[in-house]
Amino acid sequence: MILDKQIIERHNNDLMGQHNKKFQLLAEEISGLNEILNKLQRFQIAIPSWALGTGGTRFGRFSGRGEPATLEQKLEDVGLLHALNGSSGAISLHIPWDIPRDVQHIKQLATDLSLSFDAVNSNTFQDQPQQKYSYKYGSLHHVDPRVRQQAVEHNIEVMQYGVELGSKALTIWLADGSSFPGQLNFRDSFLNTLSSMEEIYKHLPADWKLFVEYKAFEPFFYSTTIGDWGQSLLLANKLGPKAYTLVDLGHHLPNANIEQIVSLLMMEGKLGGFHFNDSKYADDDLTAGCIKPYQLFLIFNELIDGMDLRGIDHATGLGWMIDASHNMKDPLLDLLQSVEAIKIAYAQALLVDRVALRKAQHENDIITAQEILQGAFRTDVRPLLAEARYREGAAINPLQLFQKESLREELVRERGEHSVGTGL
Ligand SMILES: [Mn+2]
Repeated sequence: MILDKQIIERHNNDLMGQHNKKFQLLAEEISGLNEILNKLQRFQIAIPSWALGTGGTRFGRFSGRGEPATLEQKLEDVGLLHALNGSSGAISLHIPWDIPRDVQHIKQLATDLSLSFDAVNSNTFQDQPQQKYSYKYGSLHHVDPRVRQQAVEHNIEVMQYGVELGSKALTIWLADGSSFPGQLNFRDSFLNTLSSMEEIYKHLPADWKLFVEYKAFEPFFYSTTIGDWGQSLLLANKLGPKAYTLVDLGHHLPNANIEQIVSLLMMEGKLGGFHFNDSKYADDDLTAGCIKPYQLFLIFNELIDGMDLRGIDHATGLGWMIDASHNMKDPLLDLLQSVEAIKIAYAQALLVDRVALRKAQHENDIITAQEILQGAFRTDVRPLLAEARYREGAAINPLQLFQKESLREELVRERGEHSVGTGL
């Protein structure tokens, strides 16, 4: 479904009076308003193809309606999101779920929808029907070199698809680990993973990045071979300058200080990208900012601090992506909420007076430091986001438009009631 531009124009005309009132009130209080709006307009968050269908749990899957069943339909869904919010101009593909059959056609469709291709993701956490060796006991860390080789070749193949589409990064998340003490030798597992990744790294195109994602636990419950940022950073440092750590918010043990992790990874020049989601317990894959919006703000506060210190462009310097796939809400509405939450945190962090914060820190003035951070966090920046969207030709209130125009019903009419997205 391609959204008619006139629908957005009509929606914006209806809301303009109310929006202007709120925006003007806020605009008066903000210094450097246009610079902030410009940053908000440029900031894009990639949508993963697997978030467009209703996710399952290990107990079952309750599919939604009118989900995208083909790669073309997945692109159309992201195109729809981007038309609505002006902030979702990239899609991240998972191979083999999203193998493009006709690359030129897919590239043309992406261009028509103003989308680019974000990092490509390999999958060695499931066995595919035609594959020779099983990943039951892991992939890149496996004790059997033939399994490792098969997983290495899969990653090389994923990069080849990425090159054809114009991606610039490969994300490796390994499910490799163990569920029982004694099951594997930690050192051997790490060294096997390193040598497998070195093989992959050799094939990485010159202008590509390799993102090494970590996860504390699950699917294995005793050890994960890349379990935390230390293990990821160790690998990234050993691999070379094109390898980076990728932080997925849901991949930490409870109460981890993720903002501190982000700060130190940036200090080392080794933070490559981000997977946004939110959680109460672990990898819950909930909507970004739905449980811990203050943490999301504190993370962005460190990101901006680190990026500005190193002169990194906010929009293009790191890989920004949502990684969530849950099973309750309409995925498109959920993604609109996620993007909104991420950009709210980003906008609030842009409001932080960094000079004053540094001064407070140097003077051990804890009261002022807290006031500065919470003052920014408690600012309702939603009118800024709406204005940035409007200036991009997108909708002032994407969520409202989606619901009012019954866009899901339209997708159901197009695709059928029982169309199910591929993925988890
Ligand atoms: Mn992830």
